[in-house]
Amino acid sequence: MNRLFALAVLVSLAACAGQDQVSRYQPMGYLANAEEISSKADWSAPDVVEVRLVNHAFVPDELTFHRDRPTRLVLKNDSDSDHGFVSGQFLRTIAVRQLVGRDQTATTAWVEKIVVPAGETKELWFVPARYGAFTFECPVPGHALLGMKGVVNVVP
Ligand SMILES: [Cu+2]
Repeated sequence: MNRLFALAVLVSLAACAGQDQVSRYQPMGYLANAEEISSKADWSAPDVVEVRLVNHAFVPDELTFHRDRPTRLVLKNDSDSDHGFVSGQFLRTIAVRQLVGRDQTATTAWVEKIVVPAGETKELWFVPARYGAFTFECPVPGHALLGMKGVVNVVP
C-alpha cells in the first residue's frame, strides 16, 4: 500500500469525529427496558452534571451519578476542535430520554456515541439503572491517548 495514501487516511481519520450514534432499537447488550424507565421518570428536577471538553481532557474527569435519579449530563465543548463521549460499558446501563443538541433533539432510549462539535454543547438526559464504575473517553482517534478519558461512578 502506498505509504503516503496510508498517512493521508490516518490524518483524515484523526480530524473526523463522526456523528452521534443513537438508536430507536435496542443495540446488543443495551438496557432492554430503557424506554419504560425514562418515560416513568420525573424530569421536573433532574440532577445536573456539567463537564467541559477541552484539548485534551474532560474537566472534571471523574463523574458521579445516582442510580434511578433522572440526570442531565451537560457536555460543554469550549475548545476549537471536535470532541465527544463514548463508554461501551456505561452507556449500556442507562435509560436515555433524549440527546439535546444545538440544532436538534434526538428522542431515543439508547445512545452509543455522542459527538460535541467545537464550541457547542450537548445534553444527555438519562436515568442510571445499574451500579458500577465505568471508564469513558473521547471517540476522536488519538484523543484518549492524549489523556481525554475519565471514570463514571454510579452510586446509591
Ligand atoms: Cu477529544
